[in-house]
Amino acid sequence: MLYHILYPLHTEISFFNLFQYITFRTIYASLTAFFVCFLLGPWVIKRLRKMQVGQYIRETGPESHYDKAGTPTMGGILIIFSITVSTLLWADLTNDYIHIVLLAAVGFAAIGFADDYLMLIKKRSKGLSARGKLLLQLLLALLTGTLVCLCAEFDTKVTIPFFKNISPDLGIGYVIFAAVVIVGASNAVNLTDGLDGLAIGPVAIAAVTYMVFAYVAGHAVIADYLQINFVKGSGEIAIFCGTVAGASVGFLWFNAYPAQIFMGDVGSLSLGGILGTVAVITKQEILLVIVGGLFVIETLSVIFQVSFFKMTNGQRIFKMAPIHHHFELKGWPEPKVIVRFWIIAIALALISMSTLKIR
Ligand code: 57M
Repeated sequence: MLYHILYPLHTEISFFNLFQYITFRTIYASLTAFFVCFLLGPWVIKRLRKMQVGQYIRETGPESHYDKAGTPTMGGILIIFSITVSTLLWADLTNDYIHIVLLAAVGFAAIGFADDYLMLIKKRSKGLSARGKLLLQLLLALLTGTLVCLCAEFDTKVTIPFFKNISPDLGIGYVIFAAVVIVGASNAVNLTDGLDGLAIGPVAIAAVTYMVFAYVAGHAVIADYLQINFVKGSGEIAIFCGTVAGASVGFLWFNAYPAQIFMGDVGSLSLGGILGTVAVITKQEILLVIVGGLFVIETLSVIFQVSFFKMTNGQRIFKMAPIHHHFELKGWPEPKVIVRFWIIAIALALISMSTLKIR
């Protein structure tokens, strides 16, 4: 909004010329999202406590989690609100990619909200059925993938990291590929969100990484120099990624150990869906496996654990899955697990950035 109101005034007030620059708007969009989260956080925590929107802790979990019972959850509402407000303030609202990524953010948040609401209101219930939740995610992801493919000049080639000369064109199949990426990311972040700050930290790291990818993909000269796909208009997604990073750090202020609030499925499903959608728009889809490598590791630990459990009639690979619980049960204090996983996430983000040159 500010871009549309203030930039045209730059002929009278030269300072407003700054609003044409994506870098300028990304910085202030990040700061706006951070401060919205940071300033509203205490009020949201108080409101959730008053409404008794507290986390139910399953008995099957690690004993160290029992004292977390009642922690306010569904804090994802605050995260998505901060992202949306800041994006509406700082992004170019005529940009189709901004419309699509906001649709994904709010749509996945709605699915997560329904799950949290059913679980919290019905207590001890599982919320939405796993099948129902997956179907809703798939439908939204297929819609998102279709809208992205309908954007002008968007090509349906898949970028293979490290191999600049291999980019298979999936045609209409790209919609299904995009949906798999988006739904996979949504559920991977959801599974990871099992310790204080464990998911939101790597989400912020991934958002900063895709901020860079969106900026270079949307810059014709840089994209040509780096020989990556030029995605006209994707530069505005850098601003959106800035709001995701800002809101994530703002939420981390309260979700840091010992957490005063959890994000709930409303946050985890949405943030994962956002990362998947941004990965598709910036044509760095498969690279999400590296950028979001921590989420992949967590998900694979569950897949291996459940498969092995079923194949061996009850034996386990890990003490408990996802893998963050395994280290907890090995005796690592929760903060140590969290910070070490953040370090892994930062290393993976740096490796993913190197693919801009190693191709
Ligand atoms: C998402 N949710 C956390 C919180 C957060 C198939 C199986 C692997 C599924 C998995 C599962 O249920 N995943 C659901 C993970 C939960 O966090 C809530 O959920 C939201 C995210 N969706 O925002 O509202 C618990 O995580 C802890 N937490 C924190 N700090 C945070 O900032 O401490 C969350 C955020 C919270 C809190 O304790 O209650 C979760 O873990 O459920 N199931 C599991 O992950 C379970 N693992 C398991 O069953 N392993 C089995 C088999 C099936 C793989 C095994 O290893 O044999 C673990 N989780 C629970 N109990 N709750 C262990 C059992």
